Amino acid sequence: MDLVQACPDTVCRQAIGCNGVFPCPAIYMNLGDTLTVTFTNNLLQPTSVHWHGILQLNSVEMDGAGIITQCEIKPGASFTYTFTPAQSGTYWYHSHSSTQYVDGLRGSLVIFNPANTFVYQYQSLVELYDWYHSPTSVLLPAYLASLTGDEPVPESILLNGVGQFGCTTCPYSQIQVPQNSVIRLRLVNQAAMAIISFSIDGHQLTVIEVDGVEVNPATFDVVRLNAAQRYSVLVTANQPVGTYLMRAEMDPTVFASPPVNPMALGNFVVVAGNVPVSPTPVVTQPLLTPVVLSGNPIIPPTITNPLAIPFIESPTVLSPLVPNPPPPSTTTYPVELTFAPSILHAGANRGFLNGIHFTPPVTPVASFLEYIRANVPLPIGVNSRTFNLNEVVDIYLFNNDPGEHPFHLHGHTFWVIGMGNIDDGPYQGQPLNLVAPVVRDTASVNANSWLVLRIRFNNPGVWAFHCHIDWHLENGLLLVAVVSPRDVRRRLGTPPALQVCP
Ligand SMILES: [Cu+2]
Repeated sequence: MDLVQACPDTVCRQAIGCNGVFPCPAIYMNLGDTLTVTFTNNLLQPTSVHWHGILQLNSVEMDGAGIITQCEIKPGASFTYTFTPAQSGTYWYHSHSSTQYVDGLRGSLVIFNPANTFVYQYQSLVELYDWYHSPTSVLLPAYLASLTGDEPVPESILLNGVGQFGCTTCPYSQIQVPQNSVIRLRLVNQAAMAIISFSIDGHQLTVIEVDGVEVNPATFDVVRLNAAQRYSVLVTANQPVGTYLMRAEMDPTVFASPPVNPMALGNFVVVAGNVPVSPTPVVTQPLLTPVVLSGNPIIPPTITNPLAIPFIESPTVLSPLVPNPPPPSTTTYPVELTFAPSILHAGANRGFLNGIHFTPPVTPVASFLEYIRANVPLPIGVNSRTFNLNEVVDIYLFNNDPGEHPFHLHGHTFWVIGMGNIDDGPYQGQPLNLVAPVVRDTASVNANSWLVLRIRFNNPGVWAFHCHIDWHLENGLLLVAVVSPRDVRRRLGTPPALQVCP
């Protein structure tokens, strides 16, 4: 990874690229393949790369959570990740050091399953994220010094790496689709913070995958993704030949002031006859490569169709295609999220989970995984709880904050068995969905409300559970689940002393 010049929405800035290119590439592989990626850190800051949604069963050392599962990769150093996922679907990779992914260190990871469940003829990624014109080296310190806790406001939003900011003739990302074919779009929200709604004029979206888990098909006009969430949707190109707008719009209400350019547009082009496809080394439906066209006029957004079927993230809306009912739980783990001024930080706003602001050591001695291996208690300031192998735990997350937060657990999926509405307050015995709740790796807790996640801790390791708003992660909304330390030591061995970082 290196610093490169990037002008994705026609405004140029320095950003992080891979192999000299912005944005970093998508990775495509087949189920059963081994992925091996070497990152050489040509940046000025340490880094680490997390594989979001990859379970890393018995390979916690490949999870890529800097300081937690590995020492960060120092400037000039390299690290090779290698693992064989036993799962297919739509995932992504991103820096897990500071707010580096917001500057560009992110990309999609797609694992094809040649034994395909759904019928479609083509597929394409739709990568979505908020885009800042300033580097996070400027934005993050300002945010962490802020007394209000107002997060940085993005200038723009990108759709497949392309946005339109203040231009009169603008670049659009374009996907060409043969008329009457079915295309699978893999929507990936790689945002720092934004909640993004995606739609295609004149077409409906049938959700078939949630965070790598196939679900019973459900059709919507608009799909809403919180940061780090993914959905695959099937789209039938059943409209007349022509160009239809893809729209990706940020929810402006989550920011202290609305973004200047809250919508990215792209072209969904229905054509007669064949379309070019990418050669891929994978056994799967042909991959359509979005191309960038320049010189498109900005078309004013139309008024939202009041009859549109919006997608609502609720445990009762989508259910796993392969029945996967939750096992009974034995443990209740209440977690309360708060923001408050911190005396230790000159009155600046800080995030807390159960009253603890996650504070990694200023100079990490060793990764937390090494603490577990050496049987040394984790450093003070690390909010952690230890679980037995296969312990089934209900996290009752109470969001005592007027904002919505997407929570992600490393190394596991969870059953989303309950989700309160906005302003419901703490959980008060509402019925839970124990029949066919959706299974995923990132779920939203509504503003001033609650969320119940059921987890079977079946993966020995040290796993982050955190808000995926990257600003909030850096502001302390992280805790650590330690699963069966004995099994970690059994597999990785116990060193004679704590293995310190180089
Ligand atoms: Cu958050």
